[in-house]
Amino acid sequence: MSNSIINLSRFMLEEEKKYPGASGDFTLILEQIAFASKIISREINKAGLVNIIGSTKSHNVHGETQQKLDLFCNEKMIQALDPTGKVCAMASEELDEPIGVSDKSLEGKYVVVFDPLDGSSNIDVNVSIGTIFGIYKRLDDDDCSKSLLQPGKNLVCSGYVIYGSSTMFVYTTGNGVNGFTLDPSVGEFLLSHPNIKIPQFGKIYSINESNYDRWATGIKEYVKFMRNHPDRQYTARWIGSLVADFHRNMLKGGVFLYPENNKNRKGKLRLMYEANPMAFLIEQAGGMATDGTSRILDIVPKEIHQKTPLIIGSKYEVELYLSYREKYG
Ligand code: AHM
Ligand code: MG
Repeated sequence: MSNSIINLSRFMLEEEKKYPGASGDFTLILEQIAFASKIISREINKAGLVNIIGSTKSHNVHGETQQKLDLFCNEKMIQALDPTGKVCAMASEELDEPIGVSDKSLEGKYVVVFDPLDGSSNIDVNVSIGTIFGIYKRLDDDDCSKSLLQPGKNLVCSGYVIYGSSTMFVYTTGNGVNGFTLDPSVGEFLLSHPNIKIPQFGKIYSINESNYDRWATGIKEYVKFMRNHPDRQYTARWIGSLVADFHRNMLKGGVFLYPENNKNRKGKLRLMYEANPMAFLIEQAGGMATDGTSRILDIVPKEIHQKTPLIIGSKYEVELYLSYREKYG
């Protein structure tokens, strides 16, 4: 590629050319996710204005019922993906049951999992939030009911969109991680963070310490050690939006932890559309992701909405966590 500005579409097309047999189906799916994320970004940016401009109470200017933003985002993702005809099933944090599994008319070769708006408790206070997605190939001879329950190591693509001080689209197809920043003046994602690599160690740990009394000894001892690390002055950062905490740590180095506690035995985060996509990204960036015993991407899922403890980030901090759990339980 030349030195000129590279937008997401061009980048994806260049990537597609590396696979001579590629049909373009996959690129179309990604394009559509990016398109949905632009609509979502636009909507989020005016979230605080909803009650000021036009759309009063529960109706918008078109007379439609005003939806909660996370439901709106869910709908935008489905509306973007469904017409492609390339997706035979979709699962979302906002849907009790997957879409498409029982609809035999859907013929696509791929399945998509997503959290349309993660960290949604932060919307009202103008704090960064995100969309997370993962794409799998449909399994051979599957009516689509099994294809959604593949382990993360089968992902062909995952990524997130962060709606922050700017909007960024970050994704991997197993060939490194690349980040694109939305230029609102042209409405395009432009390559701004090529080949992202997480530092092997960092200075940040991100954990909700209000759970301290509910943690196992190994987690308490780990956090105590991080507070008084002999070689580095660690600092704690907790936004409460996985995408934002993850994004910062991937760029700066460090670790994000949502471990199990005696109230939430599996932690809080969902394996299929939160932990797995992020685990694929972090490994591609040179980091690690574990639930405390297993590699996240090796976990064989039993159901779409299952939770998992998630410890994800730089190699040093994740390996240290594993050693503390082994030593102290
Ligand atoms: P959500 O999917 O309902 O938005 O919840 C997931 C979010 C993550 O983004 C974040 O890391 C976590 O919940 C914060 O949890 P807590 O409020 O326990 O700190
Ligand atoms: Mg979520």
